[in-house]
Amino acid sequence: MNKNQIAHVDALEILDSRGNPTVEAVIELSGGASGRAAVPSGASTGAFEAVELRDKEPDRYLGKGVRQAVTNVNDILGPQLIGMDATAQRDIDLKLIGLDGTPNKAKYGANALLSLSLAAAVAAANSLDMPLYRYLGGPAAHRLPVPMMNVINGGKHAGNNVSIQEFMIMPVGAPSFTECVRWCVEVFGSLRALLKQRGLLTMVGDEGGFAPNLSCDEEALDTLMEAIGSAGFKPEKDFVLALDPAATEMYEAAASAGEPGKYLFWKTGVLRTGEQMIDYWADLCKNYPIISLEDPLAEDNWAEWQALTAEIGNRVQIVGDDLLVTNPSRIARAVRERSVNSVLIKLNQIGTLTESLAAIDMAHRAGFTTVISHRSGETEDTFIADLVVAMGSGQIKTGAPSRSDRTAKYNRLMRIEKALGTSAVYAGHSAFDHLNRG
Ligand code: 2PG
Ligand code: MG
Repeated sequence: MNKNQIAHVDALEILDSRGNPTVEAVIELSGGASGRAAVPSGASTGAFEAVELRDKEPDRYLGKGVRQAVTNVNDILGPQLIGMDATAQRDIDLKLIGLDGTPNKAKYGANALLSLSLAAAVAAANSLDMPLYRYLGGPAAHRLPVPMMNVINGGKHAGNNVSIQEFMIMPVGAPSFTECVRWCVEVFGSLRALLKQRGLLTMVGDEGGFAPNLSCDEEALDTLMEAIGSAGFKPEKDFVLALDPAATEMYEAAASAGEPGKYLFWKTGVLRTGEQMIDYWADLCKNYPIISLEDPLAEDNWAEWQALTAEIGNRVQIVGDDLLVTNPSRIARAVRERSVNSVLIKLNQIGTLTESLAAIDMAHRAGFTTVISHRSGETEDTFIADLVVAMGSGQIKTGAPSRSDRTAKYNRLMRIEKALGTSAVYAGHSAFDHLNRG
């Protein structure tokens, strides 16, 4: 008997870190092993993402229930997988894609499909008695990522007056992943102390970073630089910075304010054209040790992306999130047009593991880096920690070193590093080998 055959599928509605319902699936195999996976959820979602099915029943969970997606797993998709081999990931995912039949998983919901896709991989790894990173990555899996730790939250993730969504620190100079976590926590601690000293709030936003009210976005960068210094670290050598302005939100804010085609830093009222945005980012990257810019421009403004990448892409990582939505066909265009030099990977943007792996592969073959990413709404699920080691991506974005939904991923990576022992390599500066920082 094949012990890896899918014998039973069960989904339920659980909560994410914002208290919104999300889908969790459990797959049991004929040999007794099982796998569980929970689906995350975004706030600044791209228009080209796969569809997250929500019930929209106003009297239940404020319309955010996912009972229909759960039913789709239990009654429609799950039964079709019974008897399939859980290690046949590609067959499983192609079956799910075929059953849904829409280009954006709108029929049964990307949240329904992804819960099954990931649970199948976890069940297969468990059945083979392998850690997930080894099952997904094979004998080559050994590279621990540099985290992008989001220590100041703004934009749609926080109720403060900062328009840029994420200010992140990257401990490139640390000797190991476990040490890099300590470094980040120490900078996070000195940031807390600095904010307190100035009488600013130290409450945290959706991704666990502080969400103080500041006079401008540059004040966030200055405060971060000070926090790095007062924790005893050196910019460029020990830490570099990364930003996710989530500029589509700014583009939409400008349109709603009667300024279509421009970008409104809506919390401070500053308005910029596409050209001014490009100059602004280029200047900011000169004035601060910013190594990575994610979604610096709107999700369909391909020409602006191409111009920015041509201008600063040799020394700054330009990461497509809402622009590319982990979608191989959009990534193919970015490869052709050199719109980015890096791709953010979010499993629920595309809805299956197989398509996410194809996106990663396509990016790497084009010489682009990949950053494996959480969503602002997360659960305790740590799939992405294993995935980033399996793929050797070298970079993970999963929030501040605060709130269990974020630290669960960092804790999992520390466990993986320990299990790998002497074969573990922390990516460190090598994550940016493709850039000219000299
Ligand atoms: C992003 C993410 C994650 P959200 O924009 O990169 O940090 O936010 O999940 O809200 O889209
Ligand atoms: Mg983003």
